This record gives sequence, structure tokens and C-alpha cells, in this order.
Amino acid sequence: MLIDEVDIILKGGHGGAGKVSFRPGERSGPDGGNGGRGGDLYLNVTSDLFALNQFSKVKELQAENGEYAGGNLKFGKDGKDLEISLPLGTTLINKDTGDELELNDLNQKVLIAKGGLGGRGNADFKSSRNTTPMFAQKGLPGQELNLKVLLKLIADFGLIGLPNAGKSSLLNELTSAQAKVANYPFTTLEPNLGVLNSKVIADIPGLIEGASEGKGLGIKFLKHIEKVKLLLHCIDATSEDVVADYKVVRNELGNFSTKGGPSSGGNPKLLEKEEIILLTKSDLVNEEDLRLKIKDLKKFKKQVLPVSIHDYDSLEIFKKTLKS
Ligand SMILES: Nc1nc2c(ncn2[C@@H]2O[C@H](COP(=O)(O)OP(=O)(O)OP(=O)(O)O)[C@@H](O)[C@H]2O)c(=O)[nH]1
Ligand SMILES: [Mg+2]
Repeated sequence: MLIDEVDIILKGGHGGAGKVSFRPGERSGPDGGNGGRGGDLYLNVTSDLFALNQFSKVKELQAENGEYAGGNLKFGKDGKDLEISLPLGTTLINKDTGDELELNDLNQKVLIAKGGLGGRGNADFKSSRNTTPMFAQKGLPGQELNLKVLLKLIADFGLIGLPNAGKSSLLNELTSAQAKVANYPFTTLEPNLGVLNSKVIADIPGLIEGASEGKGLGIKFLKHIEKVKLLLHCIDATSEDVVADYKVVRNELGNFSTKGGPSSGGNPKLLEKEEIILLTKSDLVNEEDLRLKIKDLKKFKKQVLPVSIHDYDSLEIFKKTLKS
């Protein structure tokens, strides 16, 4: 199951304690080393939407602690940094301060929680006035963040349409995604992401009549379209009534928009988003049939493109359209 909301705690590593120690023998002096720094905790952004599933059981992550120091000027090792991958479209809300951070760039890397400084050992405190300091510092704790984590897909393009329209097949053709494809409805149960020329394409599970009221996979995924810049509305060219198919999905987008959606707290205006109509599986219908269906769909005053995963040229034209 896709986790798209979770509370977590992220911590930098604790600094290691400094040491109080003295050289044995005649020329005795302080030789307690310094403790190691705690590791820093970084976030990076991944196109793997399921990255939040790492928090299904573990709710707290911390970078490695710095090591304790020893005598004979043995310094504690610094703790290793920890890097956590979070999905593109993640918003982090600091529950204590209300600060928000959005991860909306695939190349983003963020230092989120700094490790604590290691404690200084007694050798470090030696001075002309105090040649035998009897104390060392404890290490400092790392930064700690108490976070609410929310996921909303941020994609340049969103593949939408009825179940079985060929959305995942197109995603797989255009990107290196390996979404499950099969000849029955509701093959895709969770959104998939792929990357084409550094643009992100989201494949949303099929929508059916009543989706905005929770039917089928329902409203849960409509909220994920809110941040998509261009809708790629897939309509199966083998359908008897492509106009009706188009209207069913548009209707659900409209219903969702007026309700605002459970999570959006506003009006996401899904119907006003730019949209291209893709008449999919064009290889399965004859030319005349295809021509008529394109003509029917043109009345919605949108660009209509026939595509087939078995027709290289159609995919090239489609890719060019996405670039422009
Ligand atoms: N002949 C042909 N078959 C296609 C084409 N695109 C998809 N298909 C087939 O159509 C069926 C459905 O494809 P999917 O990509 O799983 O459809 P989907 O829209 O992702 O379906 P859901 O995930 O259920 O919403 C599969 O059997 C595909 O092999 C195409 O261009 N030509
Ligand atoms: Mg699918």
C-alpha cells in the first residue's frame, strides 16, 4: 500500500564524549582525546513513490553517533552521515514550528538535521594556568525534527483515463518505468512515476464513474493530480463511444474540483488544467474508424493525438508534442 501521510522523527547523530585521561609515568599530563562529531542527516529526492513505505514500522531515524574518545589522545571517530530518500512531491511540516519544506526537484539534497559536536577531551583544555584539567565535555545531541510528512505527486504530465485505457503501457514505452500492464481493469492500484527527458510522468490508477465519491480506487488518487501540469487523457480507440468515455472522466474531475477534495482544502480546478487527449491503441482500429473518433473528440477543442505502443512514429510525434 502506498503511504502518503506519516509522522516521523529525524535526528542528527549525538556527538561522542571527550575523555579525561592522563599519561602514565613521570611526565604525566592530560591526554584525553575529543569525541567524534555526530553524523548529519540528509534527505534526497527519489522518483520512487513508495519511499515513504520505509516508515511503515520505523518512525524514527538517526544518523550515527560520534564515538567516545579515549586516552593517549585517541579521538573518537565521527559518526557516519545518513541519507534518506523521500519521494518527489513530499512536503515536510515541522510540527513544532510549522515550517514547511517541499521536495519538488529530483536533484534536491537537503541537510535536514545536523549532527552534534563531539565533546573536547581534557588534553584540549590544557593551558599554562591549568596544566592538569580534570574535565572533558560531553558530546552535544544532534538536531531533532518532529515532522509530519505528506505526499502529493508532483509530475509534469499525468496519465489519466478509464481503467484499461493503456496508461501504464504508455508510461512503460516512454520511460524506464516497469509498471504492471494487463488486459483487465484496475491493473494499476497505486500511481507509478517515470522520467522522460528529466520530466516526470505520473500514471494514475483508472478512474470510473463515481470516483470523486470514492468508487473504485476513488478520490484518493484525484488529489494526486492536483499538482500535475498537463493531463494526458487516455481514451481507448477500440471503445464504442469515445465521447462518453471522455465525459465520464471529465465529470469526475469536475465533481472533485467543486468538492475541493478531502485533502486539498481548496479548489484544485482540475478541469482548468491543460489537457491533451490521447486516442490509445490506435493499431487496433481501422483508419476510417480512427478518423471518425478523432473528429468526434475534436469537438472538445483539445489537441487529439492517436497513439499506439506498437507504432513507433505515433510515439515520436507524441514525445515531440510533450517537448513543445
Ligand atoms: N494493441 C495494443 N494494445 C495496447 C496498447 N496499449 C495498451 N494495450 C493493452 O491494453 C491493456 C491495458 O493496458 P494497461 O496499460 O494496463 O492499461 P491501464 O490504462 O494502465 O489500465 P489500469 O491500470 O487498469 O487503469 C493491456 O493488455 C495492454 O497490453 C496499444 O497501443 N496497442
Ligand atoms: Mg495501469
